[in-house]
Amino acid sequence: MHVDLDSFYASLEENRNSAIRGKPIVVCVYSGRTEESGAVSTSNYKARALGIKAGMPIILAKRIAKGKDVTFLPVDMDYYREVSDRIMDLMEDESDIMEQVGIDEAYLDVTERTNGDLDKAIEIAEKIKEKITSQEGLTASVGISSNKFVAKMASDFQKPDGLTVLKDGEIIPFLENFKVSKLHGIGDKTTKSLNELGIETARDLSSYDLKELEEMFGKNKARLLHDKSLGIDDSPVEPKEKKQLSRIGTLKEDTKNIDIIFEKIFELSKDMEQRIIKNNVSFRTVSLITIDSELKTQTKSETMPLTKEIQKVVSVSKELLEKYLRENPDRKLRRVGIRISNLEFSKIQRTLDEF
Ligand code: DCP
Ligand code: CA
Ligand code: CA
Repeated sequence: MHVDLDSFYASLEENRNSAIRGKPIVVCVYSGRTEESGAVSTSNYKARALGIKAGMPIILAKRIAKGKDVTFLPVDMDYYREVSDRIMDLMEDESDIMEQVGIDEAYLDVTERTNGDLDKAIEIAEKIKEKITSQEGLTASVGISSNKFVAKMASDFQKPDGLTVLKDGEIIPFLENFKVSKLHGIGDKTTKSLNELGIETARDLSSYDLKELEEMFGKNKARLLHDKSLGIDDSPVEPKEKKQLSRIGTLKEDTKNIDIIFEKIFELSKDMEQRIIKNNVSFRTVSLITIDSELKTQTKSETMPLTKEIQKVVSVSKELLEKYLRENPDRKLRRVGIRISNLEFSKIQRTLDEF
């Protein structure tokens, strides 16, 4: 299964500001050189309909938006990561193995828990979509098939809020009319070379002589390209080894009340406990992350002998919080987070073919 969130940053901005809901929204990375230099990070579907797309210079986007009610906002990566982490958590709970790819998408191996039954996989996908919507107010697009490449192509097929399932017999008819440039993993350079050979579509690519492809691209790449055209992919869903695990939450209101802040930390630690168990991980360092009402971030850490006790996270972050409040008596906190790092993973034995 491949899950990708729809217009991720823009949807989050839309959710947290009712004044702009339903309007075209453009989220930007301002480079800071001049007031309008930088690029569009993403736009919601209303803004895309006007022609404003990710990667476009902000100046150009503003030109298109002129005279229209379009909202431009700067990126708030900390906030997007906070929500992303929670969504990755809930997807990890619904999968045997999860491989996060970037901030808003992941591959989920659900083979074992569904026993390879596609209908059961669809139920899982619907459950994940429902949770993402009810808990975070977002929609996601999902693709389900027998391998990663086709699942990814399927999740891209219907957006937003899509669910596309491809059974083995449906893969080739689905893929064959795609332009090679639309096949995931085939970039501009390769597309150009393929086009020069007269290969425009997946069908052209699949029927092209493999030996001749090998002369052009070398054995490995030729095989890879040919496989893509037929929807073949044997790569496993592989969890990324994490360097740290963190949970950040937003307080109901800005406060310096230790009980309220600690209650949040305690709530976050419940979440983190699940992660520790699921990842079978031990840690040496606990950190407290504080973001105050002026959005100033501070991190305080303590290192200790290797442990996997969540109680350690709770007690150490409480000490660090007391210290923070002593040192910053006038600051109110807006958000608070906990993090464990210096991690050690216990090897979990998986299927034989991973060895
Ligand atoms: N992103 C970015 N710059 C880009 C492309 C993307 O900063 N050139 C960021 C903003 C996106 C996020 O990454 O919200 C996820 O990228 P996607 O390509 O998945 O795009 P969206 O989620 O915004 O839209 P879609 O609904 O098409 O998936
Ligand atoms: Ca997305
Ligand atoms: Ca994505």
